[in-house]
Amino acid sequence: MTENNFKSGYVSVVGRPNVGKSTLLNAIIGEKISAISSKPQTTRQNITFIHTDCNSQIIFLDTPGIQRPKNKLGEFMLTESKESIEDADVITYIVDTSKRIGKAERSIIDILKEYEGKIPIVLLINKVDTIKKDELLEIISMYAKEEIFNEIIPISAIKNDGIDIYLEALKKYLKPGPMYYPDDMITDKNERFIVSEIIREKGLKYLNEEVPHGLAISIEKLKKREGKNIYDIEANIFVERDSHKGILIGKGGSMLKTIGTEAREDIEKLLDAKVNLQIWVKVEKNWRERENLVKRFGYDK
Ligand code: GDP
Ligand code: K
Ligand code: MG
Repeated sequence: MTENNFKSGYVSVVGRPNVGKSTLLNAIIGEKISAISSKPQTTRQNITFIHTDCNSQIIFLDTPGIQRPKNKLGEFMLTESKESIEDADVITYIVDTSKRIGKAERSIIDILKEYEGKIPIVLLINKVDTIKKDELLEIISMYAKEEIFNEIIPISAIKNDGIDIYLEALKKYLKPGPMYYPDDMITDKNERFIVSEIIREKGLKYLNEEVPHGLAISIEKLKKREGKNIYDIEANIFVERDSHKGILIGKGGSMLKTIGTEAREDIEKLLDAKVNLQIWVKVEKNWRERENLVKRFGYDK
């Protein structure tokens, strides 16, 4: 491989919450970096995923999702998404297999129209494992009518279907460029951040409605023991209300134990080491409305 046909660039991944952005990017990278759950707004800030192969380096930005902000955290999330689009070499817009274009999709398409002709836009129709072929054809033609997409590619992120085709399509639109990151680097986020995302993901998985969106994690300690392959990790989970604290801890501590056990198993895989994880639950009343706390929990430049 000669250097001058190596391609590289940034791909901004946008879409309304829950269409499978994080699942797709985790599938491409093969590690669990971005929190995945069935609850919307799991991803709160841009996360970089780096995919390097013999002839390209593609840097994906997983964005928090475009939607009208409801609070300070929401404002931060919208700004993050828009900045990610403006810097991109290619935009990837992910939708699911809904048969009509709803309000949320319409507002994203309107934003994307501003970039039409300036930045190539690849549309991914995800979750095709849930529909029949003729339904898929209808959905494809529905989006084709918008006339802003350079490519329309059906995929199933969960089944790893169509992802090769997607990567090859991206390479068509990337320009020759250097390797920005070492070829074994998969994210620009540090271990602390990934660990906090794993804990948050488990919280989201086991809690419902009200509580999850008010979850924030701070890692107080992450340290490898001298001469041993064991990490000691201490984390705080912050909730917005006293009542949420009770829910999170659960009867006799059962909920927190489940969350802690699953988080520990994932962190052990990530760090390839034994992990001693301690979690405390704390209350910060309505922290998502309080700018200093939103920043303190990491949602800041
Ligand atoms: P994000 O909010 O766009 O980042 O969405 P996530 O990646 O967190 O996924 C939201 C939900 O959709 C999770 O429950 C995923 O398991 C599910 N999901 C993602 N991709 C697929 C897919 O290809 N097929 C199916 N059936 N479900 C998927
Ligand atoms: K989600
Ligand atoms: Mg996500």
